[in-house]
Amino acid sequence: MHMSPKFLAAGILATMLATAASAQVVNGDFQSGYVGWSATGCAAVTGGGGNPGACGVVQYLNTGTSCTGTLSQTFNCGAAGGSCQITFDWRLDQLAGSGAAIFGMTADGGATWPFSAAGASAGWQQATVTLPCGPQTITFTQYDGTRTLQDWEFRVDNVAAVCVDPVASEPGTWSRVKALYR
Ligand SMILES: [Ca+2]
Repeated sequence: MHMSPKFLAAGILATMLATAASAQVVNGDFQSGYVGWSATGCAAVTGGGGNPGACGVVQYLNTGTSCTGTLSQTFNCGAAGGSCQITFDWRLDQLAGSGAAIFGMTADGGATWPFSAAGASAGWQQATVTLPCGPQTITFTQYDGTRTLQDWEFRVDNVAAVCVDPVASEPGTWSRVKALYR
């Protein structure tokens, strides 16, 4: 079977568009250690304790010494104009003390995912945060500045992102689609 040049070109173009629309979170499962990730303070990539295997850890320690940290990555979530859906697995464990904790994720896109708790999470959970497509720096950190006597550990694993809404590359068509639903 011979493909016509026109059909072949369409196939190549579709492949290019799909590539441009995909996100590029590097080492989202932390199996390659710190590759792609920056850690400050009491944050680290550990070889175990993940879901499964390696994971990122942000600790908030205050019973012995004040400590918190950040774990961040800059990546490109497709082309601007679409919707970037970031998903990750997380769990929160209280190591010592009592009180509440607030952990979460901040991003360049302006949205935050704060999670507050007065106790440990029920094992691993999954979160989804929707942001605009384009360049993003996501940061997992701890927000609570009350500095009461408590120690917390926030773990994150399987960070992934996808830029959906590929029709955004055809603004004329997209406008007509949106007009149908107004
Ligand atoms: Ca992992």
